Amino acid sequence: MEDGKKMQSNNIALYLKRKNRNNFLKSLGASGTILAMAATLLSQAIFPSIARADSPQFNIFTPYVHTQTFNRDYYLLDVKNETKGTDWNFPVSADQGDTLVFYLYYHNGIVNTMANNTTLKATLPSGVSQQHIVTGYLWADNATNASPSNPLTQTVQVNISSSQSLQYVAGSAKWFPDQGDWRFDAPTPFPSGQNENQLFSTGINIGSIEGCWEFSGAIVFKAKVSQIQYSATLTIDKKMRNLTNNETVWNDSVNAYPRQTIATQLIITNTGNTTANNIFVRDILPDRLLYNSGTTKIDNAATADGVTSGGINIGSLSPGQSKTVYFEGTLEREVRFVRGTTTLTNTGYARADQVNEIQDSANIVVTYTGCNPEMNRPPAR
Ligand SMILES: [Ca+2]
Repeated sequence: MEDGKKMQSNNIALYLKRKNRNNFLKSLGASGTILAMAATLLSQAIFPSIARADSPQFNIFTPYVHTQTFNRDYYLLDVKNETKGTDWNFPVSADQGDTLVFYLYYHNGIVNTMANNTTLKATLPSGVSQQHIVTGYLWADNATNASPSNPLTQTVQVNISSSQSLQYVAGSAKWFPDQGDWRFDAPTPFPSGQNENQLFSTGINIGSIEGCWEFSGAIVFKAKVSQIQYSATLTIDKKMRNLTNNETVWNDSVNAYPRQTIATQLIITNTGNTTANNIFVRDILPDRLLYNSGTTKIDNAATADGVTSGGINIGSLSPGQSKTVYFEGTLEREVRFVRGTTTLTNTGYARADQVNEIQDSANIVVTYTGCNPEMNRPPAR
């Protein structure tokens, strides 16, 4: 298009922006049919120049910088050691326990273009090492220098003083579009409810990004330098069965009559990833359930009394290992129960070195219907 026509076309476009298109066409004095034809011609005259506009390109103002510089893009991915208070730079040095902040930056540098399905992604290495490489990715459907099949990438090296892992800090990935300052501004939620963890898998699609500095932004996320944490975790499962009724199945609730004998089982399991030492088990019997001396066993081996009178130390449990504590008790005589049913709740506890005490319960539902033929006798003597 030669300059004169281009200018004329631009003038029409400007006019159409300011005025209603129909009013403009009416001012030409044309009939309805001609109006439609004129509108078509105008569309063809105006829109091809838009269709021929340049395609978006990301982060083209090089050389890249670590600190804010006029007319220069940041590195696509940059890092700082937040714990040590360093400036943005890489490689970054860190010690165990340090928190690193990563800045994944984008800027569509072509004015009057729209980058569609702009997506940011990062990979955090797994495993334990003194050196980790973190990579940032950026692409859009129509960006000529950052396509889905050939994204922009930037690697950042993390040097650690000992072998450690890099753990993503849950909840730390935040989006700061439109020149938002991650230190002061409220983040913008990821579009369409995308989950933060997508940053490390499919990437986060931040939608259509216009070309110009004012639309540049970043996703900021944090990683902690930490060893795999070792801890013991206990579970306890307490169940009962009525021995007098010859029950064989353990339950959380058993039915019983006065003077019947009830067996209790406590299964303690270490579900953690290191050994639990000095596992201490105790059981608080409810009023009217009396411990039977000499009945306590650990994994079917008889052991000293004490589980219901302060507790017993059952030793250690390796990861995944269980131990079973067994003991028996007998319910009080009829006269100690009201007529009807009485629920006795019985709770067992377990703890270990560096493991807080946990508990589980089981119930005995005691039924006493009143004077019955079985009681037609004096007390034992
Ligand atoms: Ca239970």
